[in-house]
Amino acid sequence: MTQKTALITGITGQDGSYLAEFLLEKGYIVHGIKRRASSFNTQRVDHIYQDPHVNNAHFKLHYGDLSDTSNLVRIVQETQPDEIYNLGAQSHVAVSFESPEYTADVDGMGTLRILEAIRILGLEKKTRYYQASTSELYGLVQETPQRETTPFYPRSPYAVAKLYAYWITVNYREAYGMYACNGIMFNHESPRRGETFVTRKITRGLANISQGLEDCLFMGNIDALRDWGHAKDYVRMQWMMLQQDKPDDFVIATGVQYSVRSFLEWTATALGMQIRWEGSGVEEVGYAVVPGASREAAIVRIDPRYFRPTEVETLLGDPTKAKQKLGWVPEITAQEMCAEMVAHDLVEAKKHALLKQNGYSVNVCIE
Ligand code: NDP
Ligand code: GDR
Repeated sequence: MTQKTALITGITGQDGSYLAEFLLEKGYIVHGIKRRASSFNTQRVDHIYQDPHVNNAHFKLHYGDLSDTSNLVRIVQETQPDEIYNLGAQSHVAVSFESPEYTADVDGMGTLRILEAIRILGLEKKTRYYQASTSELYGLVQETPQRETTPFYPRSPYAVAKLYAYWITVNYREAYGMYACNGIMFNHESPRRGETFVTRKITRGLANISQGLEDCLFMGNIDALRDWGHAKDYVRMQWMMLQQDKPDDFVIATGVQYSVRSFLEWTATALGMQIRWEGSGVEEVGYAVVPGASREAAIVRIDPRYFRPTEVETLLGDPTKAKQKLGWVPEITAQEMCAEMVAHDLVEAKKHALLKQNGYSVNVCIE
C-alpha cells in the first residue's frame, strides 16, 4: 500500500494534535498548518516534532492562515494531500460574540478557501476532505436527541459561520463530485482542551484551588447540558469517515448528557471535596465541604460575564448512524475523561505550588 499524505489545519489545537499522532501511527506523512505567533504555539505537538533537516521526516509544519487564500493554495499544491482535515477555527462560542466578523471569515470563508484550493488545483478526485462541523448547529434544539436529519438553528456567530461551512461542504460534494464529509461533533475534551472551555476551566481551576493557588472559580450557566466525549475517540472517527466508499455526514456523540454542575461535582470529588450549593441564580454559591475541615470555603460563584447573549441550553447527540455504518463506538466515558483531566491538572497545580513555596512567582492565568 502506498504511503498516504494528510494535511491538517488547526494542527496546534486539541483535535489537531491527537489526529496528527493517530495518523503518524498509521504511517501517514502529516503536514500541518500553524499560525505565526509572537511566541511558541506548538506545545501540543512538540512531542511529535521531527527535525526537518533529517531525511524522511513524516511530520512537517507550514506557516499559514485560513484567512489567506494564496497561502492555502500554495500549501495544498506543495503537499498534494490524499486527505485534508479542516480543524482550524476560532472555536470559542463566547469569543465569537466578541469577534463575529473574524469568526465568519476563518470558520466560514476559510472552509470555502480550502475547498476552492482543491478545485483550482484539479484535486477533486484525489483529495478527500473532512469538515469539523459542530453540534452548535442545532443551537435552539428542534428535536431530542439530535441526529443527522434534525433541523439546524444556530445561536451564535460561531454556529452561523459553521452553518455556512457545513453547507458549502455539502454543495462542493454535490456540485463537483468531491469526497467531502461533515463530522457533526458534539463537545469533546481532554487534558489538551483549551483552558477557557468549561471542562478544562473547571478541572484546572479546582485543581489550583486545592493547591492554594486560587480561591474561587467564577462560572456562567452551570445548568447547561452537554454530551461530552473524549477527543481521542473523536479524531479516530474523523479518520474513519474518510475511509468509506462514499462520502457522507455523521453525528459524533456519546448519546449521554450531563450538566456543567455535575462536571463541577465530579471534579471536586476527584480532588477530595464535596460541593454544597446554596442560593439560586446569580447569587448561587458552591461551598467546598472537605472531610475534617472546620470551615467551608466558597469555591464556585456565578459571574454573569460568562453568560452568552443567546445560550445553547441543551445538546444530546444520537450516534446511531456512525455506529451502524462505520462501527464507531466511543471508548472513554465523560467520567473517565474528567478523571484524566483532573489528574493532569493536579500535577500542573502541584508543580506551580512547589515553585510558589520556594519563592518563585507563579502566574496561573485565570479566566
Ligand atoms: P482548538 O481551539 O483547540 O484548535 C483550533 C485550531 O485552529 C488551533 O490550531 C488554532 O491555532 C487554529 N486556528 C485558529 N484560527 C486560525 C486561523 N485563522 N488560521 C488557521 N488556523 C487557525 O479547537 P479543537 O481542536 O477543540 O476543535 C477542532 C475543530 O473542531 C474546530 O474547527 C472546532 O470548531 C471544531 N469542533 C470542536 C469541538 C470540540 O468539542 N472540541 C466540537 C465540534 C466542533 P492556534 O493554536 O494558533 O490558536
Ligand atoms: P461550547 O463549549 O460553547 O459548547 O462549545 P464551552 O465549554 O465553552 O461551554 C459549554 C457550556 O458551558 C457553559 N458555561 C461556561 N462555558 C465557559 N466556556 N466558561 C464558563 O465559565 C462557563 N460557565 C458555564 C456555556 O455557557 C455552555 O453552555 C464547544 C466548542 O469546542 C465549540 O468549538 C464546539 O463546536 C462545541 O463545543 C460543540
